[in-house]
Amino acid sequence: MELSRIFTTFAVCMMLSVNGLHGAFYMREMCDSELQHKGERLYSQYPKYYENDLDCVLVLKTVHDYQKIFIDFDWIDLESHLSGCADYLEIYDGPDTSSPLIKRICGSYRPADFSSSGTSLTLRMVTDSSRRDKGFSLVFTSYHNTNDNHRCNSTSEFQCSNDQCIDAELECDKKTNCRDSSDEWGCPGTWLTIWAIIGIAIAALLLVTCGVMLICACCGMLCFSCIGDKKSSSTEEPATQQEITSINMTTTQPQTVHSYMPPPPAYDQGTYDDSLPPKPQ
Ligand SMILES: [Ca+2]
Ligand SMILES: [Ca+2]
Repeated sequence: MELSRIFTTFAVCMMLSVNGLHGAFYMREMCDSELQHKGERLYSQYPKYYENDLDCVLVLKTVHDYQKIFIDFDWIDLESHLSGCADYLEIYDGPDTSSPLIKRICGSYRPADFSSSGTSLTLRMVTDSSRRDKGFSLVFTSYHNTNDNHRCNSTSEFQCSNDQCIDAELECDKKTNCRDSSDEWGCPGTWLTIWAIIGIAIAALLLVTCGVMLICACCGMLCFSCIGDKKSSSTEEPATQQEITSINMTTTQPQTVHSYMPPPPAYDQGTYDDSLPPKPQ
């Protein structure tokens, strides 16, 4: 999830560098006023560096009274020292600076995202008389959850994967409006999609390369096998003419088979006694 947020932030920054700063608000131009909106990017000022001795208050309001405000920072750059914040942004959970203070922000460490408890948030930016930095960039969004007795309107709202409901026009507008960034997933032309396409192309190229290497290996083995058979047959010596003649005679004139018959035993006639036995008395 955090990885997807990093990629989305990277994609948003890259798109801003390509498309410019269109479709954004600037807090310095709206000091002491209210901004009621479905969701947009808000910069501290234009151009690059904020002014000294600034004390600017802006109230953000939801479009509907059943909504809340979600804020997601892109980056911050407000002067800070070890002793504390020299320039800072304060955020109050309510319609003015007497509301509970949620947090005071300075330095360059990107704050975690957060939501209001009601329909408004108050921003107050204060700077001292020396050193100007770049300020901040954030995206604010009017939203409600599906479990807040208001289901997402399928025609006018987009339902995030975490059950947040935001205005349908905020889908694929190159700003992170859902807490889980799901409103910018798979959008055409985003860097997420481009990286996905590049990844698929690299995987396909690897598969093709492996297939070609496998085919080449099989062909090589087959060639080596054929060459080996040819060499073995060529190393046998040819038979001489005499051997050929002998072979032919052997095959055309079958040999007579003589079976061995042992001679009969010699009959000794000298020892033969053919007299009759004596007559009994
Ligand atoms: Ca300063
Ligand atoms: Ca969006």
